[in-house]
Amino acid sequence: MATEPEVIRVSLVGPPKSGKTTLVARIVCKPLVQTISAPESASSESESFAVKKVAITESLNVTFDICDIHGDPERFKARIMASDVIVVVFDLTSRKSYDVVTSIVQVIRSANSRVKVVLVGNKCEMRLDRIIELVEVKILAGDLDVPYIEISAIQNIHVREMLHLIALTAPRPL
Ligand SMILES: Nc1nc2c(ncn2[C@@H]2O[C@H](COP(=O)(O)OP(=O)(O)OP(=O)(O)O)[C@@H](O)[C@H]2O)c(=O)[nH]1
Ligand SMILES: [Mg+2]
Repeated sequence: MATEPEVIRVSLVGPPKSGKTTLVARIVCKPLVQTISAPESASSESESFAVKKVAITESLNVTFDICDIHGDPERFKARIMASDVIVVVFDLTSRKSYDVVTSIVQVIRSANSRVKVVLVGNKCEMRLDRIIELVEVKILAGDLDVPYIEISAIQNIHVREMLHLIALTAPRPL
């Protein structure tokens, strides 16, 4: 008998142009359903939403309730509070992108000390342009105590594995 899907509220945050929106489009295979401008924001900061159902195992079906945050995570603390898992996406071809990961994780944890964080290095297919090496990120992920996975949203590399990692990382009632 099919089990009721578990709902996991996932928010994607990260430095500009790291590939968050491309990743969501890859996950759902269609454009996002809605965009809402951030409150108190005069800029183009926004939240966009998408839903994806995935069979993780025979006994675990998950509905990912996804929010793609475009803008400074400081302005989206309410969304962070309401999330089960925050996916921090950075660009493996940009030192600037990688350098803000720690401060983003600090903002997330100051808003919600219980939320789970998954670190995602995107654009892994760009082997020649890659600047951030795996060994370096593994040390950071260990220091931050977060799981880490490398993906390519454009080439659909390890995106499914990332969804499994998110599902396994999500908090569950005992
Ligand atoms: N090579 C490569 N480029 C990618 C990948 N994912 C996204 N991009 C490109 O990176 C650029 C930024 O992608 P977006 O998805 O708009 O990034 P974003 O994080 O949503 O950007 P903001 O919302 O503006 O912060 C676009 O040109 C994408 O085509 C990837 O896996 N590989
Ligand atoms: Mg975006």
